[in-house]
Amino acid sequence: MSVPPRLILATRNPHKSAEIRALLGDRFSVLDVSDCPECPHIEETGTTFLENARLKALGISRQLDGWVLSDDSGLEVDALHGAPGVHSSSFGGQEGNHALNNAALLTAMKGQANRCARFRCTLVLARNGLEQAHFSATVEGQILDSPRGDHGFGYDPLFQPDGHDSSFAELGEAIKNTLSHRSRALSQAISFLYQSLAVSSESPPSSSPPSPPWQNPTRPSPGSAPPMPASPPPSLL
Ligand code: ITT
Repeated sequence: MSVPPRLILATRNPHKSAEIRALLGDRFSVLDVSDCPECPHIEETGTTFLENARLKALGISRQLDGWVLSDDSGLEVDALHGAPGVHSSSFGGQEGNHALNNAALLTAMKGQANRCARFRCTLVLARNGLEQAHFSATVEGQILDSPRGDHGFGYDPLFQPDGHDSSFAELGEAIKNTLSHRSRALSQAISFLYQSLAVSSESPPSSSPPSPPWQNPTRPSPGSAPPMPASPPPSLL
């Protein structure tokens, strides 16, 4: 049996890491930068998700051999002109404080009739210090009036995805992972990795999607997500 290829997640967010690990299953040997004390802290100075995802992927890829995957993600609220956006993790004034972030969001949304919002996730794959590809996806929904549910992380208690009557935090990881921004972007990245690594001798199973039109790394790609299946194939969950 062949050894699964190594994939390093350029994230220090344990919730993201857990979601990505669950979606990858055992097809890759997954590490994240919490396993790497010598890895630098990367300042997220970009103004877009893609710029920040690049900073994280390339910063770690210059330090470590093998494939590196970064995730920059956040919430875009229409009534707030796209905020908190790239500032999602510090919207409440303290980096990574989800309670403060949710409180700040509720305050900002007080009296707003338009509750439309989306989560956006941009992933960058890098190797040997060079970007190999990037992928982006969203999930549309509504901002609730008060937090609901105990699962997930971040803004999950305040985000109700379209087509559901429950927040992400009520739906739980298994359902979130069938429709989230992260799972949609990751299904594209996994297809790219399958091709690049030729792991197809054992996987993907026949139910996996045809190769998606992932962005050519030699070409600038459009900011929006390329066409993709409405949800990741069951074989990737
Ligand atoms: P790394 O940079 O180390 O990956 P981070 O949490 O700082 O970790 P980001 O800069 O991409 O990552 O900020 C992501 C923030 O967006 C996160 O802290 C949440 O507030 C929000 N967010 C992203 N995805 C989310 C999800 O699936 N559910 C809830 N909130 C999410």
